[in-house]
Amino acid sequence: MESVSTTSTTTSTTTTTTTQGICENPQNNGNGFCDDNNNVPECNYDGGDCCGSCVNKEYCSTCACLDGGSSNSFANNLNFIGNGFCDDGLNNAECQFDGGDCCGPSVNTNFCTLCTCKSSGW
Ligand SMILES: [Ca+2]
Ligand SMILES: [Ca+2]
Repeated sequence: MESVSTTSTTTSTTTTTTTQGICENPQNNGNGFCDDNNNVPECNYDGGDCCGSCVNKEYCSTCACLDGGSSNSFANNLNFIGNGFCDDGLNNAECQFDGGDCCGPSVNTNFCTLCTCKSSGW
């Protein structure tokens, strides 16, 4: 009798899932809203959204400026306040509700998605 020996090889693949080194929501970088989960080096510290004198804190809890204060974000561009275009990221109390750009009879919505009039004082 001939004996047949069968060798089976099992290959196990280990998949490690890590978020380190990955920017999970790059679409939120520099959108004018401080996002804690984007406030990491991989995301360029949320594009600077968490720094400056005019930080929108609606979607963050820590809201810390971690990039050393380099203001490179849309939210910090105070020139956009009261420029006639409604900017969601500037539409908060810290930013004087975008200077009233999101309120009134003729709101320019080219640069906003929410475009909510939040202040009745304008
Ligand atoms: Ca952001
Ligand atoms: Ca504006």
